[in-house]
Amino acid sequence: PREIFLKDYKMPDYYFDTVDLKFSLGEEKTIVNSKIAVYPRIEGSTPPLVLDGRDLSLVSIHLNGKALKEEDYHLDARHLTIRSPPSGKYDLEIVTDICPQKNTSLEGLYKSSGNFCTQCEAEGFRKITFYQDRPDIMAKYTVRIEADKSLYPVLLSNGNLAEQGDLEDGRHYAVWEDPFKKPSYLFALVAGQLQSRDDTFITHSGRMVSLRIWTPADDVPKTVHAMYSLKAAMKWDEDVFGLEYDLDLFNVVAVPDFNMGAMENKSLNIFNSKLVLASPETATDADYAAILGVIGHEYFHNWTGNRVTCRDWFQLSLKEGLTVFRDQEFSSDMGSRTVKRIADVSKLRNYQFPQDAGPMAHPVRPHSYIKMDNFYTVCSYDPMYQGAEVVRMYKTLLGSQGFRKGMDLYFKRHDGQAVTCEDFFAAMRDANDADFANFLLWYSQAGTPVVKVNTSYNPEAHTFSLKFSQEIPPTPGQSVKEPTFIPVAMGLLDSTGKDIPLSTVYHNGTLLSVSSNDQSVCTTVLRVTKKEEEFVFTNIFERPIPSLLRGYSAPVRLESDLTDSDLFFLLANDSDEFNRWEAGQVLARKLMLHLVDDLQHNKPLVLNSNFVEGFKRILCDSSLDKEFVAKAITLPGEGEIMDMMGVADPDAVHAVRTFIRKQLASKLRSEFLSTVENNRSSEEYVFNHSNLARRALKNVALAYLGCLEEQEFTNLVLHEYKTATNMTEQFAALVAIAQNPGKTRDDALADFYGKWQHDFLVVNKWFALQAMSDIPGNVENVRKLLSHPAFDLRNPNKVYSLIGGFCGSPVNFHAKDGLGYKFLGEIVLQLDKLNPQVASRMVSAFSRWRRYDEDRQKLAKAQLERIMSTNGLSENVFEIASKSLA
Ligand code: HT7
Ligand code: ZN
Repeated sequence: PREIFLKDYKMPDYYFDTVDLKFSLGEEKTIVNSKIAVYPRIEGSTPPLVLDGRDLSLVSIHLNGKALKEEDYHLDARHLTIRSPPSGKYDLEIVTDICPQKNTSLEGLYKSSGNFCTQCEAEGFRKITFYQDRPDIMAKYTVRIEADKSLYPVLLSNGNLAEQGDLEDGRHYAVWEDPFKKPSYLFALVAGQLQSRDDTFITHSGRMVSLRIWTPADDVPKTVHAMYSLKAAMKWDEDVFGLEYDLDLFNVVAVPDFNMGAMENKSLNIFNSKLVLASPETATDADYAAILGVIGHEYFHNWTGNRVTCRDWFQLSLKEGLTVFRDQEFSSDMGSRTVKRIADVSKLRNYQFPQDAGPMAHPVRPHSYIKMDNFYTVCSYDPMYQGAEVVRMYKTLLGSQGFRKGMDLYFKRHDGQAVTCEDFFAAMRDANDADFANFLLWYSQAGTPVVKVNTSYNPEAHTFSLKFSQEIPPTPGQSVKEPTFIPVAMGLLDSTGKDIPLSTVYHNGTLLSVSSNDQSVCTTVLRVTKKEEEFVFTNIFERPIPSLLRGYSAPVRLESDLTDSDLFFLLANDSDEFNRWEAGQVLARKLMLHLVDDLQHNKPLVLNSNFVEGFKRILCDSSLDKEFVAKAITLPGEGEIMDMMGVADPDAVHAVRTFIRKQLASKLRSEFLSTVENNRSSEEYVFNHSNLARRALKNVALAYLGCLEEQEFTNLVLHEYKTATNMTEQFAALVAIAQNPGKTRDDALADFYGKWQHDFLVVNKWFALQAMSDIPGNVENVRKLLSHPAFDLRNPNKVYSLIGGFCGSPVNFHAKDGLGYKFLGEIVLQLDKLNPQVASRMVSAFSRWRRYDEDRQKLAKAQLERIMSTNGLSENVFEIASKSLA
């Protein structure tokens, strides 16, 4: 397979002005007729025109109406080359046959549950017709779709419906025109038996936009929340960024077979059903929140991605980083900002940081790739999380108004263009006349910076000093790194826990002013740009406790010299809620690592009573937001702890986490019990902050009690399970029951399946719950579930639930006997034949095999070698497996 490099980017030799596509959809084959108006970038130049194409059967080519002879073009497995095109503008008409029914890769045009649909990002359009399938080719599309009317009554594509009517033989047609230029990855087509929920949105300037959410008829009642989310997103983008929707129609279609979360095709967003369909009985609060965020995300792409798109795929973060940032801000504004930030930072730590420390580490803007799809991680709708953090840092440095000025300039300069990350940087800089020092390094250097902070107080001089040093660990292909620009938002607390107003700070001896217009400032942003540097605060009359990296102002690993008592103090007092949570997490991480060490040295495990006390204070503090409490009493995940160890030990980490949970449950049983009792509700399910916060807290408390395996609490969780009136509480109770092996668990799982077997989205939860279980030897249960009638290897959601879920259980996936690795090795090879994108996401679970002990390393490596030695491996799996072994 060929590696593609950013440094080799060349502007295209030809541009396309308009594209007329005609689809004749059929059961045996689909005929695609494409007519492209081509013109050269440089007038008079006539290099060969090279078009991309995969799995296409070429029927005919005409140039300016004249059939091309075989010697006029060259066709191979990946390209169609027109050897000597004429000078100037010309029309190229190409007819191809494709077979969507046989397309199990779910890219290009395929059938999902009887309906036709497309997925073109990143390089799926080349599976539909021959084209320059790259994002810097932007053209205006007209699309005519013809199909059997009874089988496919609804025919959709991008833009406005220009015409529709009946044809002979029970067929009909529709013509769609998209007035905006777009790259091929935003093309979409849907045809099938669908019904819509319809609504309207009046834009800020008074235009009426029709909104339609399409699903199979039975599911229409489950689209209320998606429609609410869409309207909220449209309003938010107007209010916060002044961005209005630009067409008169916005369609959303939900399909059950989809490789990722959703796709932002111009005016025809296609969604994985699980991110559209919700009812209180079948979807959890987490599902509702995900729908809100992803509906928002895809809608926000209309400006950040569609109107202004990427020059090439190396610039993916230009649209994804920015749009993820925008959806994070949207969800924050719709719910709790602190809790949203906690959730996003947890994801970053659990998915992005481990990746950045492994063989697949890549900068926000990668230098090379074999298969572009591999940059879209299993965390599906949030590729390029680090990219969102980079965008957030611009906002931290510029403030809300400065950031908005930068965004306005970005759109003013680049509307309708395909641009680069430098263009975004330049807009932010120029709009604010800002000095961003070495900030651009965030785009080109991989790895997570480690920032160390040493603090010292001088009681005579009344100064408090922070000495920073930074280091970015080596990553594949990048052994030496430059120091980067790290914005550190921070404040100082006095001994009563109040913020100290900050007036002056010296940076390496130079005076910086912190407060402006005599207004006191309690949080300031330090610009840390060098390998080592010092900041000294003056007029500090007692030893303060510093609250560093407030709101997690930069995606770094912070190591400070704060003591446990400082951290307990911050946990109890910090005005920055994020840092209160963070202080608790740092304490918990330290404690867990300490106990892991004890366990590995056969020492008895003892839980520090200060930890129990601090934990109890948070649990019982009724002044705190309940959702925040739920987060604060949740221990860091096993992956996060393993990530901090020299040699990851899944068994020890699991044993320690279980030990702490049981100890906390046992010592605080009455507090947990009253938490459950006080947070029950008889009201109808409503997805609003106070209700979901109450449910979140109750469910965490219930899980703690459930782990005690005492009859009283087994009865309690069973009671909660039976009396729950919504999926959030029902499923949480099932999770609490399923922690412990035995008849109660088996009966509850069977009962749940019996209740919900008709609902494929709920059944996926049931698969995932069992797959993720820590029960010893669970690989055998997962193997059995592979042949369960509800399982299907061709459906990505089912694979992510069962196989992805299994890989998320460290004890079972990394079982010492190697059965977990063997299982995954077999599945990856089967999957690769059906769907390489999904297979490569699954094979990624092996990528950090070097983090484990020698025996595990041998076993995992053997599976990777077995995969690599298989004939006909896809480029997707090849890239991940070979980089993992390198
Ligand atoms: N921009 C979308 C990415 C996407 C995708 C990428 C590769 C293969 C399949 C895919 N489906 C969607 C999704 C987004 O940004 O939300
Ligand atoms: Zn996106």
